[in-house]
Amino acid sequence: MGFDRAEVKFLYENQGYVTSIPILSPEQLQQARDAFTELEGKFGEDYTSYSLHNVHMTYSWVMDLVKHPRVLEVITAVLGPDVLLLDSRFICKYPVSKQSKTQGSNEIISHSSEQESESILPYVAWHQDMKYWGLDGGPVVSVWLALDDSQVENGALQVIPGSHCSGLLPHRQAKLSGNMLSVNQEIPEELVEKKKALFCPLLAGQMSIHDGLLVHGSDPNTSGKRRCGFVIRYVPTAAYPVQDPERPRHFHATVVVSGHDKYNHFSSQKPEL
Ligand SMILES: O=C(O)CCC(=O)C(=O)O
Repeated sequence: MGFDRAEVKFLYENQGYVTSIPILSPEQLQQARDAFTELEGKFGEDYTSYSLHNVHMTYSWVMDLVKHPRVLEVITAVLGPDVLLLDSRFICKYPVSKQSKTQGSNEIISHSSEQESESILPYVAWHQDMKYWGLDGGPVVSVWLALDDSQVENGALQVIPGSHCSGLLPHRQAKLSGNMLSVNQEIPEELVEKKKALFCPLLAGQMSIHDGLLVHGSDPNTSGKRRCGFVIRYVPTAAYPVQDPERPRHFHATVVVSGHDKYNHFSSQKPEL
């Protein structure tokens, strides 16, 4: 299962994302799923839905994922040989029966809905990752690695192809509740070309990658199937943090995952492994 590095780079630069890239072997997938199940047992699903942040510093199986040779083969095709991991997070939407609902309502709000009423199931508002990362000097590439099949009905990632060429768009506080993004932002509806939106369905063990400026989001999981993904952000080592109150995210868990870091712009922490 080799990659055509030139094709990945071409697609990535032109459409802002590449999807359905096979990464994990069946054994690796099973190991990751088993280990995630242990964390669910330990912390509970309210926590594992969005709070397993930068746990590559704590668990060796997660560190193995962020350094997976097939992931890095793709990432270095896009970013070049010297790559730093910026951040990682599991993002898990549980089946409908397990999710909390607002009092008495059975309504589910999707991106295509015009309704202004309360959203009751977790979703991810349209946004650009670069809005969160206060850095310059290089692009951010985000990986979405599927631990479960991620399909339309359980809230697969959606992207607006080509939107990475529009620059950074304005964001505001999300109008609907249920937005999983920690700072609860969204791009105003009128600036999102929803007619162009495409789903990025993945089989468990596959990943998609997207550019930090690509507009993307996801609908609630309305199915009985969990949708668990592992999101990893990578930058070239030439990137550097900037003080921007609009993009206040700090970098506590950076790791050089490929090549050399001759810049040392980010102070890497030692993993607890
Ligand atoms: O998991 C999702 O639905 C959204 C993930 C996301 O926003 C990202 O990978 O940057």
